Amino acid sequence: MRVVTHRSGERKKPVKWQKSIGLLAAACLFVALSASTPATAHLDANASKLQTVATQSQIVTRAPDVAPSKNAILNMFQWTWNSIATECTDVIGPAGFGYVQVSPPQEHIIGDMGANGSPWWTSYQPVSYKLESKLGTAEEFAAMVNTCKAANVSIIADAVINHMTGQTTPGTGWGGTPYSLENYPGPEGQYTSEHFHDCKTDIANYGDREEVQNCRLVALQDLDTGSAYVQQEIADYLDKLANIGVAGFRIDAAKHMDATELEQIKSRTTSAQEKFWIHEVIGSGGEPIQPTEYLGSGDSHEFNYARTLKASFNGKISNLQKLGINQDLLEGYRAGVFVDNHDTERNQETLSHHAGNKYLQANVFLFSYPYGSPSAYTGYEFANDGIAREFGAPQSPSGEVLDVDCAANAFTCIHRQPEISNMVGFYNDVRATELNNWQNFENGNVVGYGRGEQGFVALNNTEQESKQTFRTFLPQGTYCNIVASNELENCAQTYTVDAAGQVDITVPAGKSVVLWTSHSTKTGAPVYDEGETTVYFHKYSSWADVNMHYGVAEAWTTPPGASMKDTCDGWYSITVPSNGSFEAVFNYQGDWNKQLHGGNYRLSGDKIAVTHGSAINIDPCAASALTKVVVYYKANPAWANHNVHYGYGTKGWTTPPGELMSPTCEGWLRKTITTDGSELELVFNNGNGEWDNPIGGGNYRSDATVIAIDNKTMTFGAPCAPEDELPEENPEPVEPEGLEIDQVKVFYRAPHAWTVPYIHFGRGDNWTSAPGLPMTEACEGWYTYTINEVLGLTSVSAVFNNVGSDWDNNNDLNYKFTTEIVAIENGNTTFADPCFEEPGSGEPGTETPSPSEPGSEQPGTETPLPTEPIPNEPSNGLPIAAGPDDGDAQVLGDSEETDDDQDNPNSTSKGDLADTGSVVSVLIAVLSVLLLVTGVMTLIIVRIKQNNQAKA
Ligand code: LM2
Ligand code: CA
Repeated sequence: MRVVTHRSGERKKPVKWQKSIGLLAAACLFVALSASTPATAHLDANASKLQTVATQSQIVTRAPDVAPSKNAILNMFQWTWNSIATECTDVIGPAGFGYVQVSPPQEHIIGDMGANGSPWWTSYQPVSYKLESKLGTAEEFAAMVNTCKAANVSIIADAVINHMTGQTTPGTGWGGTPYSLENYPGPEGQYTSEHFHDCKTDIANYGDREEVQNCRLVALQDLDTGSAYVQQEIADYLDKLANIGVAGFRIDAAKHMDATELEQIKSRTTSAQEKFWIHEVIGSGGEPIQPTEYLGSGDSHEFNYARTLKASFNGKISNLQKLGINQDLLEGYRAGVFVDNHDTERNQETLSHHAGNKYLQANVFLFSYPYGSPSAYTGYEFANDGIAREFGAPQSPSGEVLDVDCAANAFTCIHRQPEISNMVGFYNDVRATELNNWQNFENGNVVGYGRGEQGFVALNNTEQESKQTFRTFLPQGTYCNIVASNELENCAQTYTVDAAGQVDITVPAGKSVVLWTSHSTKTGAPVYDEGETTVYFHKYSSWADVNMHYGVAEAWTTPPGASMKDTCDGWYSITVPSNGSFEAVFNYQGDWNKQLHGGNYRLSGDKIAVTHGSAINIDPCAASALTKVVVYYKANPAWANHNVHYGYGTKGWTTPPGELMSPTCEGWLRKTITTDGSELELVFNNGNGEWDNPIGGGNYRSDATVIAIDNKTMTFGAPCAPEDELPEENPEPVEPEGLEIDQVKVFYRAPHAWTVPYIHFGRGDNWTSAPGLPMTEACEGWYTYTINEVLGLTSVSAVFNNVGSDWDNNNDLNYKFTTEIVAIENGNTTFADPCFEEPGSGEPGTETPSPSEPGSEQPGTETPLPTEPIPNEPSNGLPIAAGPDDGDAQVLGDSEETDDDQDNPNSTSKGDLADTGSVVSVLIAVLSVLLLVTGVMTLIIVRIKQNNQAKA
């Protein structure tokens, strides 16, 4: 989560979503206008079953060979082809999944981690497009496609087409194909150096579009995807897969390819053109490249959905009610959503199976909340610390991944849990219905909501059971809790819905209850609120206004229907006598709105918001009714500027450093923040790399409307008398004063256990690569290092480490230097040379300034030397000062997720690649210690050099 401060200056404002919707809507309008069926087709007798014209255009990217009623995906990470085939027949098909996403099938490098075998990520280093891999042979792959098809499941292949390997020394691929640097004789995927981008350095600046797309992602040799030859090689590969019967592609690292080039590749394909394409575009607030750009050649993943799930399950799940009306997300019918994937379960950007009940409940939510196309994930167990997260799946001594044995080997088989397997059928049944009857209890961590008149879900994200009476639209009857066990025939847990639609449920601690008419003895008809329904529709920017064409009890309006009224922030509304439940579609001048799965919306309840192709029972105008929160912050005399960096609800975070606060009464700053009423999370900084997080890390959090933070303590109410307050302005940042010294000579006395301390330092935002540089022994117990060229800088800071897991980062604050000489011992900073020997005096070191007076306020005296955080596992929360993290992120070449962290305060992650980078750092650290001990210094230098290259 630490913000990579060196990049923050380059962040740009997020691309305005409205604009993209506009383009999208314009595209659909075009399709609608050019389609042969005129909008008046809605007049026909089947009005209540009408398919809108626009619907036809929205499904072109979907695989044609699976019934559109089954679009749930199961992402099976590192499963062998043979195991997937068996699982399709036994579990996946019967559960109702439409697709399995498989790991990359192409030939890859042979990785070696000694006793730990081969890492999983060899799959992401193609050597050729031969379908020979550790997961199976070409024959086994084809057999899997056919077996799964027979079980009504189609295969989506993970297509790694942005790059080849990251290897600089020659080798032989899994299928026997030789390769060397930028030289891949193929014959499928036959490339030489002319087929790679000219940039040979690693991506460092995610604010630079060219760099992100044309330079190397973690050293992976970047294909020139603009060249006709490369495009055709890739197109041939995708066509080969399509001809085998693959139904779609997950385009790996799509953000690292130009969207237009991807369209060109797609247009060069034949069979693959008809298939479902979904782009892995890791969207991140301030970056120039956004997921919406890729909609021209397929859907995109919506990473913010998964981030919001994590934030909400670690905060309040009541925040999830608004997820589907967050206009910053992709249109739901173009968005792939998931709880986690193989990268995010490792970098902890999202929840993972390690989160236990929260994870299972997040999956229940995934399959019951109307937004996006859901993808569940199943992989294998791993220890999420350091190098262990790189370990490959269970494998033979020669690296073939073993077939899955759910009972015996490390594969989690979590998709067999009822919270996933039994939810797919539920999803398939309810997905065209509205979400209704959302109810919050227990401070927002017990919620209930219905889908249409056939489903109801209760989630308990607390550690106590919770007994509530829920209001539903379910018909009277006895219902099975379909997620209580796999066994649905002799149901383990049942609940009774009464004639009024009420049901008493004791939701077990940390568990979900899901009721579904398909597993019930329903006896009556659903009970709706009588009377009127107010419908809100979020207008596309290309529309001037909105009409609702609707039918109550089969009596339909005449197209275009009734005109809606501009109500708030792009939301148009209309109140109609509904008699409970009715159907509707929305349009403007022949452009008809698209529902996620085609057809009409089925609406019911008092108030309902329709957007992103989903209908959610919320009043969006009340939801956006603005709440003002006044934040006071006690001035830090050492800071020239005070910024508040914040986020709330399902909105993203401000772009670091956030917003400048304005001076108010003596010693205090103030900033008024407008929120949607949900919990506010915030941290503070000086705009220059120094951050203030609460004790223990993370973010300050509050529901209150007036808060004051002083010395890491939050109180409520204003600290200023009203007459002393100054008016709030938009202040200009003050230029901090630069240092007037040329160098800082740092002395450090390490704890006994350290061999040679390393100093990891930053000149301003420019940090060394972790672990930094070794210090030189100065006198007994003291080590020194001189940081040069500091004249004019506004900050020089450092942390220390033992090239292992021990770091001294001054309790997350870093050590800051402003003087020519500084000596640090046990967290104490003094300002004289501890090794200076006065002429004639005895022992070196005796001149160490005398200990501070008892009771004096030496910074850090009370704090024991911190050993945490280690660079890979920084404390949670937001941008913390800890230098190791920054350095770390740099080593990693600034991964995508490192960026994302800035948008997601709850993420403790650094992102897939960043994470990999950190793992690499730890690996380096561990290695270095070992090697130091054995006196083999050369290797360390090599690794450090590598890091420096990665950073460059
Ligand atoms: C992805 N999406 O865009 C994948 O989801 C992600 O898992 C891939 O990274 C990445 N893009 C490239 O396809 C993984 C893994 C990396 C690993 C790469 C290549 O997360 O750690 O990088 O695959 O195998 C590894 C080393 C890295 C090294 C690189 C090249 O971890 O330190 O870079 O290989 O040798 C020097
Ligand atoms: Ca690229």
